[in-house]
Amino acid sequence: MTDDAHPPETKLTTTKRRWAADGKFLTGRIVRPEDERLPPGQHLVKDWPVLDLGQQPIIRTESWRLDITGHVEHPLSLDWATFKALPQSHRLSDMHCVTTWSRYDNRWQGVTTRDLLDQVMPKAEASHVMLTSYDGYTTNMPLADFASEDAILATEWEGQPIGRTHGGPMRLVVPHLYLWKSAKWLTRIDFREGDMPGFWERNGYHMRGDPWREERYSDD
Ligand SMILES: Nc1nc2c(c(=O)[nH]1)N[C@H]1C(S)=C(S)[C@@H](COP(=O)(O)O)O[C@H]1N2
Ligand SMILES: [Mo]
Repeated sequence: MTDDAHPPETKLTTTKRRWAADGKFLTGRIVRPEDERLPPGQHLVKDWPVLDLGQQPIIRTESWRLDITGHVEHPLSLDWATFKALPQSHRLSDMHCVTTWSRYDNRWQGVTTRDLLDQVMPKAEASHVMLTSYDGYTTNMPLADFASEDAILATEWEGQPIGRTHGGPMRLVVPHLYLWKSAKWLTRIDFREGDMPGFWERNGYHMRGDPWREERYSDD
């Protein structure tokens, strides 16, 4: 997949673009109180909803690849065995979807982005990453967010391989940003100088997406 791949227009795409235009779900609160766990405008769910553009690619681990490109000392094209041989870590985190559901205490296993960064060594000019997935989805974020301690390239959830509908065999989880930044079926991480909007960011959503600041939509 390349940056040129355009996922198909769906009803969800149209609806969410309209929400962005209307500023839907904004409460106006921006400061995170010390004792609060639920970001403003969110509600708690116990199940785990599936949200995507409606194309859930079937990726066999035999043909899976993760390409690391752009401004790094050591570009990589990892196959499944090589990826699974990287140091394995666990993380426990909450998820916050911009459609207002949040889910607490998700147990992930996989490779932390920090361990991946140790392998590829971003160059000084790398300021952002662009993530590309097998369904053509893209999303962008500052390198500092990608490199956060909680961010993980996850292959297991609650001790089981992540199912296809939730982005298996591997998805990114960046829990301190809205969940649209957590690319499912991730296949490419491009280190860039400067920021570029991904799919939802081109459709009215925020370039950063911090749920505690309610960065749901772009300002203009
Ligand atoms: N590849 C890909 N990743 C994606 C999406 C997508 O459409 N394609 N949707 C994003 C959005 S908007 C959300 S809310 C979460 C949903 O993840 P889930 O289906 O596992 O809950 O995935 C994000 N990652
Ligand atoms: Mo979402």
